[in-house]
Amino acid sequence: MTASSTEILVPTPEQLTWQRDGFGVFFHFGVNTFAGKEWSDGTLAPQIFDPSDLDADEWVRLARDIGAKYVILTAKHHDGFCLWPTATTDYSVASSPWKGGEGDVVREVAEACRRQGMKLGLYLSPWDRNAPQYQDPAAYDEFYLAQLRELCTDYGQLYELWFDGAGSAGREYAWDRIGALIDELQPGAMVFNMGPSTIRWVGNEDGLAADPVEYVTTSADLNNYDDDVVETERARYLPPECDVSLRKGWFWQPGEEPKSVAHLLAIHDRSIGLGASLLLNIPPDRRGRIDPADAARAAEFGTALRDRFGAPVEGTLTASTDGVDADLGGSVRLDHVELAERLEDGQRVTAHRILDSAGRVLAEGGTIGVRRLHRLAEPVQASSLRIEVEGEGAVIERVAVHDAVGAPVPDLAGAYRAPTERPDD
Ligand code: FUL
Repeated sequence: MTASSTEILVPTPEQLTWQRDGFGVFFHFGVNTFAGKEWSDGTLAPQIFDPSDLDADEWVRLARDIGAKYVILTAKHHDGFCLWPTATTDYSVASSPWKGGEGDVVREVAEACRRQGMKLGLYLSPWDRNAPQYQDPAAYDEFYLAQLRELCTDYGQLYELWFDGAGSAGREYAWDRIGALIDELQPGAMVFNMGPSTIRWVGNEDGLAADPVEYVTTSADLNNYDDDVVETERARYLPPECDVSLRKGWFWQPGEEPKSVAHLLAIHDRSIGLGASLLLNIPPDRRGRIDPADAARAAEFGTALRDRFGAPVEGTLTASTDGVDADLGGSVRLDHVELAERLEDGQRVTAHRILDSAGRVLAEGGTIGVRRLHRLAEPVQASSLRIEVEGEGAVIERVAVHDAVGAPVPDLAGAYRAPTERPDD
């Protein structure tokens, strides 16, 4: 359920920064990578984890080069295997042959992020299929808190903590204590979807937000495998993150192909373009490197984004009675219009229209939020635009135009997958 439009809640400065960043890259990596599995049940031998040529700088550089501002690493997936040498369990890199048991993938990614000016987030699956304590909720809460404390203490500033609801329907965790730990050690981190969340899951794994995107809500879907919903009594400001994999699966598996550039552009427009954030998974392979086909496709996607949006013409804005006039500083050709509203006072725009100087409607829509992209039916020549908005107290703070002629056209055909089945172990 979405909160009524009369309820104006505002973002924290950290939420606003996260929304403006808008684009992250997910790295799913672990024992599953070496077994060709999406999920495993905690019994895979840690000895199979043995990347021959791990290069976290390559992963992070690729993310940065396609315009992402942050990365999220699966420090522990549902199988319980830890990518750092935790003191809480032997089921970790310390029991693997990789670097003679002295390696730490979380540290390598954290250091690569620091070197390359990228922000780091960590995924720590609440559902743990290896830990014997999982059957004893009180004991598991201590175990999980200890793992989270290690991650929140040893790897510098964290930007996002990703609490995946898969496998956790009906299970309660110690969210109050988890929240207190985050407040103590990583107060600026975004919290994904569970417990003291500050951002929500968009509700599918196709990377697609629904139109309109509303930031204030009382509910979020829990996971992709059942109908559980996280409900709160009071509405909260909880912007959505759209996750999707470059490939069919989340973990690298032989024989899978990356999505086409047209598909990726369509995902971009249906997530970032609607005012949500995008988290694109690019899974490292068994070498601990990015599969050359994935690296090439991601680079093509980055180039396509630069071709479309790399040279914006910024409008000079003058407030009008029901919106703004944007002076483009001379006649320009454009086929995309990008809008942003002021969010410090909450999301206010409920409807908007873009008109040319002759009063012709070029595009229209509902919410705007942190960013709203319109692809025009055909290119136009204009020296000014008028933006009309509905929504009490709404302020448009950016109107930019782009000329993407020649860039690939987004194509959503095939973007929707059948509802996801639980992967085999
Ligand atoms: C899901 C998990 O079950 C998948 O394996 C993956 O991690 C995805 C991002 O979230 O719910």
